Amino acid sequence: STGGLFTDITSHPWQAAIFVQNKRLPGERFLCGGILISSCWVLTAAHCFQERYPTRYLRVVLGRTYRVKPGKEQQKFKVEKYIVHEEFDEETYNNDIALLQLKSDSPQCARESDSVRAICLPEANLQLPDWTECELSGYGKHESSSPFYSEQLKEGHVRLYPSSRCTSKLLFNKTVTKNMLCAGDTRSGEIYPNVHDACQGDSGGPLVCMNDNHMTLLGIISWGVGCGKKDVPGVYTKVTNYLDWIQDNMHL
Ligand code: 4AZ
Repeated sequence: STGGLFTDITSHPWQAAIFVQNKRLPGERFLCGGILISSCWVLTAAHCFQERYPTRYLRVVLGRTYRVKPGKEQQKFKVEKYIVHEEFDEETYNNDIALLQLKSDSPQCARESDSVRAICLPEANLQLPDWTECELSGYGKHESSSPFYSEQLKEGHVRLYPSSRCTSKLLFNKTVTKNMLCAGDTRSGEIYPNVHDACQGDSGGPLVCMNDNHMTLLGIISWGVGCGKKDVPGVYTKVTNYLDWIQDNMHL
């Protein structure tokens, strides 16, 4: 993320890191963030899988504060299958959502700990007030110009934009659909050099907001025009539009 704060996985225990094993070189490369929604299922962004990786090369790590450094409480999984939304649009990123099923010999995959916990999905009708403060997290770049991802998990504090201010007009004429929501840092002033925002590498990760005393998943980090630009929000997949899709695909 741009701006934001270095944080610990115990503050975002639903954060997942998705890696692809390298064909040639040993080891694995970081692909995207993800979101633990139940013991065996991780939600992420469809655009992470535009290269159609074979399932056997994918790895999901939970419980890690540092992007590549193994953590004491980490849990690492192979992937049973992944499901990309059948109407994902590579041009506009409409329907930017995918599910990964973790592989396990038992019905349980992730075991709950201080570092690993599923996030609550919202209720179908949930509509939080405009400008509600929410948080994003991820291992993404500190600046759009940086060649590197963050070595430590970061969190950013952003507010939900009214839909009237989540339009192509405010996003450099890019298509914005009803399946997207916008959130951004509204702090301003003379020079505010630390605008919180998602950035490259954060995609697939969570936007969570407090609702009825529970942290609830509202968005999946999807796209933006640059990172951390004042008055340019980040764009997120609107999770409430996909509750049936999530339920249907988790159970079949
Ligand atoms: C990306 O490239 C990306 N500022 C994600 C979010 C944002 C920008 C870029 C929002 O994955």
